[in-house]
Amino acid sequence: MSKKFYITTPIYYVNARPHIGHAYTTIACDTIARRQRLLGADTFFLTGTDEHGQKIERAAAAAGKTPQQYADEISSEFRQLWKRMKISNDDFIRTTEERHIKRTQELFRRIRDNGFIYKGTYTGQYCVSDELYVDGAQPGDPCPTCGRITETVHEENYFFKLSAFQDKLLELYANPDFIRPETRRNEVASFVQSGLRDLSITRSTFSWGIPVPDDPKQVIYVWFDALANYLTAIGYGSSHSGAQEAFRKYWPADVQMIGKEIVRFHCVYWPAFLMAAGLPLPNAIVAHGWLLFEESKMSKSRGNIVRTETILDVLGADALRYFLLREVVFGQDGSFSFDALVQRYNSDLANGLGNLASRTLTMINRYFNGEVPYSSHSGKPADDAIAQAAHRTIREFRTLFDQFQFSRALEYAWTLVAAVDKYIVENEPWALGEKKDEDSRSRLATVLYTAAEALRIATALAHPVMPEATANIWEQLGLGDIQKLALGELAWGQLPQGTKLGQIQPVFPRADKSAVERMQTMEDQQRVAPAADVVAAPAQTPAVAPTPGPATSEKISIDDFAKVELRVGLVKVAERVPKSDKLLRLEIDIGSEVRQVLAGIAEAYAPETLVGRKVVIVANLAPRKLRGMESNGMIVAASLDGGKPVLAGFLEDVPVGARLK
Ligand code: ME8
Repeated sequence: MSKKFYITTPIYYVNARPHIGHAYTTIACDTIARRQRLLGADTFFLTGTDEHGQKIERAAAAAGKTPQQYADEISSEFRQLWKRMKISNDDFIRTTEERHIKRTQELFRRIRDNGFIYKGTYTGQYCVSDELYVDGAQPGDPCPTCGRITETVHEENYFFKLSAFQDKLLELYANPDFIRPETRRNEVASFVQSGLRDLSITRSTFSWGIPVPDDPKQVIYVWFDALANYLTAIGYGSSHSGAQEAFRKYWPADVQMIGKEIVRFHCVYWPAFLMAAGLPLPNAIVAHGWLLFEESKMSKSRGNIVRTETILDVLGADALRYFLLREVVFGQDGSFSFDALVQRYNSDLANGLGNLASRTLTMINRYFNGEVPYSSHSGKPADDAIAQAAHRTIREFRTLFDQFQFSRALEYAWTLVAAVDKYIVENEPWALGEKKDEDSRSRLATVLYTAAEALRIATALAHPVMPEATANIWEQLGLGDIQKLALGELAWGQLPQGTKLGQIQPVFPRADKSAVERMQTMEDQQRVAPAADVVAAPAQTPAVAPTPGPATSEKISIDDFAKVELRVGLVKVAERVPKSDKLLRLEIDIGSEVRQVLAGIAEAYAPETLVGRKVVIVANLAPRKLRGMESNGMIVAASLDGGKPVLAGFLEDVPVGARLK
């Protein structure tokens, strides 16, 4: 019986379209899953979308859609994108699916029956963006994770007895393999050591969630619902025997990959829920770092995302997959830039593996009629050195990969590519090809065999990372379907003499300079214009929406105007920004949430005169950072000649959150 292997990504919130941060986690898991399949493991790779909760409910309302419509659209974008990226997931779970809803209720029931759920009253702060209870925070305090202002929640809820699991969790962390890397394990352990409070696991003030069994006025807390996906997708709680069997086969998960910001949910709440349900725990929770763009975490709320489609259109899926795993040291944060992407693509793929393939195969075509030649195994040190390097690479690649050190594993494999390139240059097969004597011919055969065999090994190792291009090289090598490769048995010398090469074609055409520009332009066109520039540059008239003079303004269509979401906001907090004459920090209630906005109006308005005032806010402006603080929207004002802004307001009373059209 083959070994089983169950691997999961987090399920992605459907409040945001997929970007390359999401792609990063998915690619890492896909690569592991593909490798496991080639090693013969019965592999199950799960991903999906997280579709309930207040955050999604609000995002849908802002888009004028029902939560289900909204979730349907974005979830489908994730699925389409994963297809284009050659993600080989075995299932895609959506938390709004009936199977998930029923089975999550079953998990809730089981934990309640086991005595770990009780009714109580929760009063405290909540961050909707992170769907996180912020212990110890006061009204008006920001969320420690995202910096947004928390909201006060006062509800009768069901609580989970998290405090009962403190010692058991600490015992669990003693196993160094459970949380990786170690820095994350230490963080989690010290969080748990400082004491655990019971966790509210239901909500009653909104309805977009899974109803609590026997108490449908409450919905299950979105994180309980989301974490349960790892069980429900493989059949937990089902009455069907097939599903039950799948669950018995695959659970516990072997690797659960997550981003570092959701470690607490996966390493504290998740094992505690499982222990409470009497279920086995996953073998490893592996946390990676963030993909940064323009120096901060790539995320929709910061407005600094890079869309995966842009890279797929210009360089293709393999390029992105390789770049992310090669460039980012797994576990640490890594910066993304188009320049680095194109540079890496050209150096490692176009000039590296691609060039090795095309020069080796072209010469075999030319000199040996497209058949892999016989190697005389001359035992020359140069030939042996390549065979030895290949042998070492197979071994090291495996070790590094199993430790999730993708970047080092690929670096290692590419030293083999570089060594073969050097070997080819030094042995000058093109010169040998010109000579007709037997020694030269035999030497040429050995050199080209050695190059082709090293190419085969590098291609096999890189296959889980770049499935398309390597499948292509494999066929060009005349080896057929790469999926049939038994990776565990990969060794030097397996390339059969006489193998007839396939059709030779370039796999990684060189990218020219315009590739960077093209990608940048595609992305710029997607972004909302940063109209808050006047605030970012306090030397100019600070503040607020600039009012262009009528003579210079271009006409726009009603559709253009409709893109700007203007809303009535109520100023809750106003204060000066330290060391700035012009900026005020405002907290503005826009009905669906409280926003922090930085406005350059300090010279015109004393902060205390603004609290309680209704203002007009551009609610869908991409957030920006000013003086290290996030400004999430812009208030609208007339800009007078003397430079003093005058805030827009209303003569009649208007409800907070109303949209201006
Ligand atoms: O947290 N860099 O969903 P999510 C690297 N629904 N990885 C990033 C990233 C970035 N800039 N941005 C996102 C959730 N990710 C919950 C999970 S699981 C039961 C519920 C990756 O859509 C990262 O792995 O906000 C993160 O954990 C994941 O996307 C999901 O983010």
